[in-house]
Amino acid sequence: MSSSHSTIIFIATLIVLATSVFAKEYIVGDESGWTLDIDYQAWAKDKVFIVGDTLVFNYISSAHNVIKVNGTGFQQCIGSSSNGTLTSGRDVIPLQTPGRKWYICGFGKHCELRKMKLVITVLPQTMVPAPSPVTTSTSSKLVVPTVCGFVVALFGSVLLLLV
Ligand SMILES: *[C@@H]1O[C@H](CO)[C@@H](O)[C@H](O)[C@H]1NC(C)=O
Ligand SMILES: *[C@@H]1O[C@H](CO)[C@@H](O)[C@H](O)[C@H]1NC(C)=O
Ligand SMILES: [Cu+2]
Repeated sequence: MSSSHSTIIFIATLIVLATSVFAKEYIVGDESGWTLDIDYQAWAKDKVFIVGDTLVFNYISSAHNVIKVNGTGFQQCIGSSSNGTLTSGRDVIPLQTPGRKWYICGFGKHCELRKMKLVITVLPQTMVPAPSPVTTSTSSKLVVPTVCGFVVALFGSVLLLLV
């Protein structure tokens, strides 16, 4: 094996460790949670969301909720009534499909005036045939996330080139 080959594997492995060995759980707003006047676009900006990750919305259920909307609903702060509204105060949302996802708060004018809106882009989990549990640890299973991480690395490089 040439040294450049092992360097590539090494770098890919590092990226895997940084991104996708395990599905990640993102607490929206981190310790602030889902509340008024947090810049959720700034929160999301440096994060990479991949299919299999989860979003957690922590909030006071009497003061806020979480409505999954489409792009139009996001722009106009309009959520469809009740159906699709999460109200538990700790809503865990698995990101099951790639693409853009939009979430708003349906209380008062929290979306329009208090920044309670979040849009993220979920990347596909390329080359992984089926989601595997977090507890995989044998060497054969590690190959899959390595390949996946390498694809993520390539994808990232392409994005950098496009900027
Ligand atoms: C967005 O959602 C609203 C209501 O939830 C619906 O009426 C509208 O057709 C949707 N728009 C698109 C482009 O899917
Ligand atoms: C949401 O709507 C679907 C059909 O459109 C219905 O089957 C389901 O019961 C509704 N869920 C809630 C919580 O209202
Ligand atoms: Cu709110």
